[in-house]
Amino acid sequence: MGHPGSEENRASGESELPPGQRLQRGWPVTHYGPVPKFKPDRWEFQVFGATADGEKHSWTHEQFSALPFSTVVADLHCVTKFSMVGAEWGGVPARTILELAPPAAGVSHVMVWAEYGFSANMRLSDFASDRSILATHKDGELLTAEHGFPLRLIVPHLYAWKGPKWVRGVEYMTADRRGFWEERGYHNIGDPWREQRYSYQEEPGDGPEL
Ligand SMILES: Nc1nc2c(c(=O)[nH]1)N[C@H]1C(S)=C(S)[C@@H](COP(=O)(O)O)O[C@H]1N2
Ligand SMILES: [Mo]
Repeated sequence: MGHPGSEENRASGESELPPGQRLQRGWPVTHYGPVPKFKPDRWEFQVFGATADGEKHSWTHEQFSALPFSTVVADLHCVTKFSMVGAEWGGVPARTILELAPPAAGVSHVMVWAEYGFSANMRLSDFASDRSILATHKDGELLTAEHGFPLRLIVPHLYAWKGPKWVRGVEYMTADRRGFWEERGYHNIGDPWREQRYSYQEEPGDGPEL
């Protein structure tokens, strides 16, 4: 169980935001760099690195779209302090990917890769949360290009930068390594309920040396 105000409590109906966050009306677009153009025939979702069978696994867009669909209702907390609440994300649970392309025994972290080399690292246990979802839809509609179409990751219990838009793959890692924002001053773990915003707040063991 989490502490008061955690995801579990929110899921049970309590409308509390993580410390320092404020409610945002509407849904702003926040990212670094341009919005990539989706090219369906070139798009692939790849799982690579330390897979259990040592092979790279990949899905075409058509194959990925045929994977089992489910939904998760979750909020989005941007480290710049706005939160967007109550979205219903639809897509493929991260756990489904872990089942279809299992990690090797020593895997402790994953790097989630997006277009243009954007990346976010997290513990395998964060990615494996039963609420983590590779989303294609929000509130029953396909994501728009600026919100990550055709695929984005949502990890409800971490700040939203840990959820890359335009995701293209997952790398299984046997040691932690910093992703794009984690190398540029943001906290390696990024738990909004503990207000882990910046890397200077990290304690020994929270992440690799900067
Ligand atoms: N590829 C990519 N994904 C990204 C980002 C980015 O810069 N590039 N920014 C993240 C941040 S900081 C936030 S708050 C959310 C914002 O999602 P939204 O634009 O759909 O609100 O996307 C995340 N995903
Ligand atoms: Mo953000």
